[in-house]
Amino acid sequence: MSDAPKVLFEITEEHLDTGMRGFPVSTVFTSEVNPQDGLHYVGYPIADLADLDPEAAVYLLFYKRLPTDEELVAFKAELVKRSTVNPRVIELLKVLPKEGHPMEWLIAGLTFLGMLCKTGNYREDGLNVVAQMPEVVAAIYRIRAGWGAPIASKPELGLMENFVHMMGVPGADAAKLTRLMRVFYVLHMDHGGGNLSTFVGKAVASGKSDTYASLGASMAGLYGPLHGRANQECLEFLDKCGTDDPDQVEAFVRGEMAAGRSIFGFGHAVLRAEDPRAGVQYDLGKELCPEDPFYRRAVVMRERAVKVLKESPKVKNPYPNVDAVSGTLLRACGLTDSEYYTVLFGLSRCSGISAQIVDERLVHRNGKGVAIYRPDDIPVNQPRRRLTK
Ligand code: AMX
Repeated sequence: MSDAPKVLFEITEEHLDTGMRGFPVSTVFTSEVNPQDGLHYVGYPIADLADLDPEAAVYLLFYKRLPTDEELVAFKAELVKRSTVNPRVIELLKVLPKEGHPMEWLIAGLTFLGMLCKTGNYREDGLNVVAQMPEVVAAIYRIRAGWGAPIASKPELGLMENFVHMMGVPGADAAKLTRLMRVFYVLHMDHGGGNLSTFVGKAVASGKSDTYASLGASMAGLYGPLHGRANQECLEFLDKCGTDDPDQVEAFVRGEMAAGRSIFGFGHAVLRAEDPRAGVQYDLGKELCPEDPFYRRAVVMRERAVKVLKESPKVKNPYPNVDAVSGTLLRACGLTDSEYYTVLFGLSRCSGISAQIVDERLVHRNGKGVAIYRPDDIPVNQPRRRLTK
């Protein structure tokens, strides 16, 4: 038997400029994305965890096992203790320009938290972020949307219960929105280590930047329409479709494809089957908003968009992804402005990225941490030359 390290992946010239598709760059302890059966958190299929307490899911990602009942009570109490946001952060949010996208506000909010609250300890900062993000995001909503002054936090309600309380969404059914946000939060927390926002956040942290700066960079990645902002684009896409007549939906999808536009909510870089997180949300829609016009459209799209995408030889995965119906449910539960949807994704995803940053900085390589990221590149069209005097 040879002691030579196992070859995991062979890189050929065709792999260049493919956005590192499929390159294994690190080990990850929090979650796995399997092409066929999708996302697992520390071995548990995501659909099994969808109704878990959000705090228990956070515990799972940070400590790699589910808490006992007593541990969960203690962990919730710890998050309550960590939840006080420095009031200067909220004051700073109040002067941001309303023209800025909510994701730009979120990046600013993380930067303000970092300036005023960082401890410099990745584990402390990671848990503080989890505890404080609900208040920051609720403040972003209220201030930017003009819903009125921020509402005082009641952290003992629970992470998502308190979030819905602090949002004070005009006209919303708080019980329905809480049910949705608890599931939404658990589903969006983590998705392996190679997705753009997580990869970027860990890369920035590898230079020993702090958690807040690293998460700000992550959220800039999540902001892109092909990544996290697809949930906003997807609702706009369903709006533009305008019908739940199956044949008209199919004709609409064909038209978008012919025009070279994306079919939002479908496809994935890794998955090769329907994303189980989409399945959980389609089922939740049956409970929360079965007659909602956007929900009905999304359900028809689940069949007809797949049919059309399957006809395109270049599309590797024609199936729904996590964003196919998430915006539809948020809209039906009172969050009608799709511009904010990526912020809700970020609220949840920061917890998974924080847990992965803790692992990469404090656990990998026997506590030494993953080395500073430094992939190689191949110079092209740069013949050696000199300035002529
Ligand atoms: N609509 C239109 N074209 C699509 C498509 C879709 N839903 N999915 C894939 N394609 C196209 C790609 O643009 C690519 O075209 P090209 O060769 O001309 O550049 C080709 O099919 C092959 O792509 P792929 O290997 O199947 O996927 P990918 O890894 O390059 O891209 C993704 C993955 C998600 C960006 C792509 O499927 C897409 O643009 N989907 C729509 C946007 C969306 O829903 N994004 C959310 C993803 C989940 C998330 O991160 N939140």
